[in-house]
Amino acid sequence: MALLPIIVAPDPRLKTKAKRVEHVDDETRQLMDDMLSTMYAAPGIGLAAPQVGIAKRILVVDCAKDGEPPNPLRIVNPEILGSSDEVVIYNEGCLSLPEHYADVERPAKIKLRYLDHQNEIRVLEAEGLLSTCIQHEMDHLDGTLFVDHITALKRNIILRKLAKAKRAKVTA
Ligand code: GNR
Ligand code: NI
Repeated sequence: MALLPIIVAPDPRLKTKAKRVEHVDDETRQLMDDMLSTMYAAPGIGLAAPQVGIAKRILVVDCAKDGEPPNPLRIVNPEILGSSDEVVIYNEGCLSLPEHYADVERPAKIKLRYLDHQNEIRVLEAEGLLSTCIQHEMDHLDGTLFVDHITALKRNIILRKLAKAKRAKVTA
């Protein structure tokens, strides 16, 4: 198990469209295990490969509630087969936008097709926090962050603060 450094915005690697995985092999499985370790350590409920500098369509999530057994999902090449007209708003956070939160509206339910860690095609219907989290992670695969769903004013406030924090780090 290895903990991977999580990239914080602003960073061009968070704005890049990730490439499909041809075949889920041992290297992909190792990456997904390292991503899960990194996600649990952060702690977070999801992590997409671009957040650790890997431009591939790979994500992991675990939306089990406190006290429930862990429920790690390893998802490769996800495709939305359908989404509900009904929407929900969650106050979202992101490990790449640390300490910033905003309300984001998304479809309440999604139907997803993906490859699992055995390279098998799977279909999953998700609702609640899991649905929101998978959509948030899929956005990362297309170079989109939750701040891209809010007003430009709120987005710029958050991104400017993060850019300033980075400059302070370099100078320190
Ligand atoms: O840990 C996370 N929490 C979260 C809360 C609401 C909606 C989405 C998320 S995902 C986030 C981890 C992360 O940045 N994944 O990309
Ligand atoms: Ni995120």
